[in-house]
Amino acid sequence: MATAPWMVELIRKKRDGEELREEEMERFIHGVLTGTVREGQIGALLLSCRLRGLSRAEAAALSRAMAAPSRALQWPRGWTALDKHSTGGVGDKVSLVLGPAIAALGAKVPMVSGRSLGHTGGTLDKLEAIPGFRVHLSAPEMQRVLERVGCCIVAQSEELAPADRVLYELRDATATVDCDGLIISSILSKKAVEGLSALVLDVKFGRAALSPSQESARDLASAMVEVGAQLGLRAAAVLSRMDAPLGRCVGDAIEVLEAIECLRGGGPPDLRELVTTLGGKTGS
Ligand code: IUR
Repeated sequence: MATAPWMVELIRKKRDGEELREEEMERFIHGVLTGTVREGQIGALLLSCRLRGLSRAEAAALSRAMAAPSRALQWPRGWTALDKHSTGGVGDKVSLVLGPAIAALGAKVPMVSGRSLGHTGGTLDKLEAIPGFRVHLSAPEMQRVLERVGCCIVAQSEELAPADRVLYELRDATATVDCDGLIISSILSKKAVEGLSALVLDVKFGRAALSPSQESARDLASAMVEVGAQLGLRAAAVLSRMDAPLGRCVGDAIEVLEAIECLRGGGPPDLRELVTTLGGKTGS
């Protein structure tokens, strides 16, 4: 494969602390999707982003570039589409409870979720502990599920924020998971294409979370809300402490069981409290 000299220049700029422009982010994502940049170059740019940080303008540009190849989902008039996403933690099965709970109130939840990242678990991996569960649905399939049960939880795909799959895996392999700008673009590029009326973000901090301190989580939350607004998303953020696993169960299959217990009115108090706190913020 050719070296893609423009990509070498992009890496150099970010490595040396310069700011990348909108069209450079677009070119990078185009290169990722067409396979014209090497995996090593993607990793080098990710690491440069992790070391130098991304400005809010860069995070917004990267989010837009990652969302752009998708055709945003569109829902029938009269639907209120709500969603929640978290920055991940240990034992975090909130989406499995909150999604159906919001749907039970009459809103629609077209949730594009993630896999495990770093030491944190992933909603899709948990759902796949259910034999036969399919996380890859087309847009018409999503609409049919939403019409029937009000909530669907799916993976990003070739149609929905396709670059996130590549960057997500490489972040995991390059110690670049905990980079605010990359977290923002990963989450918001998926949320921007869901056709949402509103979004609530659960930004975790503490020993079991990616953000070590409440202060760093507050910065991330404020950047996410601001970049979200630039992408046309009405987002609210909640900071939640995570020094220990959420609930009593950690592990894909048993977390699903704990989520079901919670939906039946039981479940551990910390999980119930976080679900109701986030639920209260959804759409506010
Ligand atoms: N969820 C995502 O979809 N992306 C991320 O980077 C994190 C959580 I952290």
